[in-house]
Amino acid sequence: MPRQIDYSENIPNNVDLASDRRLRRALENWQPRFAEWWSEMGPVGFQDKEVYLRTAVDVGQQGWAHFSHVKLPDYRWGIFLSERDPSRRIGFGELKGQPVWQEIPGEFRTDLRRLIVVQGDTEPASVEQQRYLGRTAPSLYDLRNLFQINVEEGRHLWAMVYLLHAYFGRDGRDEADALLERHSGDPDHPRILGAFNEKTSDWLSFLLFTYFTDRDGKYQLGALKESAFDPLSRTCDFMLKEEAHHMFVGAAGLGRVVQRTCEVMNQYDTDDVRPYGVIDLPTLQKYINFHFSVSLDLFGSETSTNAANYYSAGLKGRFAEAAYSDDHVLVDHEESISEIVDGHWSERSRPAITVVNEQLRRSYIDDCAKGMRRWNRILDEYGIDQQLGLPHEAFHRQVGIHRGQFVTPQGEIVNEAKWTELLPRLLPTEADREYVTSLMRPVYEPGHMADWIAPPVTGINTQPVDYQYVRL
Ligand code: BYC
Repeated sequence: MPRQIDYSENIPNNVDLASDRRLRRALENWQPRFAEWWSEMGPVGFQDKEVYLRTAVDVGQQGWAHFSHVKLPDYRWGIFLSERDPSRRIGFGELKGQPVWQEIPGEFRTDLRRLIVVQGDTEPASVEQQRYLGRTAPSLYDLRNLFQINVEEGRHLWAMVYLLHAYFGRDGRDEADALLERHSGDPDHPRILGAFNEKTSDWLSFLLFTYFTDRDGKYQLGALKESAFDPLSRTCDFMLKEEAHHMFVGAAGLGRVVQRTCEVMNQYDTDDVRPYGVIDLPTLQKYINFHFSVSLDLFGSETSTNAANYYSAGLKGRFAEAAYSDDHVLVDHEESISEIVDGHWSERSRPAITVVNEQLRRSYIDDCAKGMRRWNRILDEYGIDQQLGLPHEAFHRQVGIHRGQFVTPQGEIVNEAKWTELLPRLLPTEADREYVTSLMRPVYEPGHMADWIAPPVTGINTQPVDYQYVRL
């Protein structure tokens, strides 16, 4: 398996596509459909502009990417898998210890296809959600980051489409076509998971999406990287490498928003910063509440027989599976989860194998909390005596055991009337969204920033912040 990626091919790859004519032709058939989807559903405008993009050239640890100005449609989307470890064995479930699979055992086809389709569906969905954001970018630096994320989500779609074509025959090809036929928010053909049908129409939402929703991607890909199906594992391993930048955009971006708000709060000695054109802390908190809660839904139900079946079959593990100190089979274990019983919080013991979604969600929540601490440090540095926080995990949930319950961000159980009364203080209102939208005006001069966001500390790939990241 070559680490180096072959760019002389029509479809850049390191899976030796040249030697498999049927597969290559099938993918070459799909390629123009992808191009059509990109032009119809991808970023609006800017398609003829040169953008300073990172392209993968190698899947090894060092120097895996190179940067250059590329027009978006000319980006070289391709198929890159991490190197194969011939000694790799299944790390969990009933088949723990056996060699991993290079082909799919018949009995697991349907479940694996489902997992790959769900993963694949989110990638183009996010590009569709973000397609208008270029019109209101707060700087060229941010505009470039948006497009970097968009092209890489496109590549992650290619990654899943490769698996569907290479391992699932006719069904796989049909699923690959369907990935371009569902669209985010389409009432007749929506994307599969809830969060991917929400609007990402302003940059504050975008930054929170990359912080919270891309981080779900990190945890789901991490869990699929543990898979006994080795090509899926290796695909996810390489996707995770690209994903890190997406979460950086969110974490650093939100930090810049908080910093700018603090500057204005101090300058005018007020919490009421809207007259000065920046985002007030209560609005920021409401946006956090929204994006965190819809992203929690992406982990599925707290107790899930689907997840138990995936785990016992070795199809999908937990994030950093080896770091768990249990037996990685989980049949004789119990795990406690918090539930509301008769209007009160109660700890219930459940078979551990049924709560792996919840375990994954807990790792995710711990990771999300790190960013909050970082943003709160900025508030501290500016001497501002307020803090941002993650809402309670049962707050505003549409999936799982907390669906339909009324739980405040502090974890207090309330009745529906109280909930309705509190809501405008907990989630963004129409007026909040209108205010945030009113701030979204494009700034396309190199090095300049919109008023509501501080400049980044450094540029991309050692370039200065005022570099011409997009040649307009
Ligand atoms: N919305 O047993 P349950 C990313 C369905 S993000 C709508 O609780 P399970 C990215 C579920 O499908 C990562 N439906 O759930 C980020 C099931 O339906 P069926 C994406 C939902 O199966 C940013 C039923 O409810 N990757 O990469 O244990 C930008 C019962 O479900 C939702 C993955 O998700 C929902 N939120 O777990 C770009 C990994 N939740 O089968 C990219 C692959 C559940 O009864 N997917 N349902 O018809 C999975 O591992 C699992 O499908 C889930 C659900 C974790 C999503």
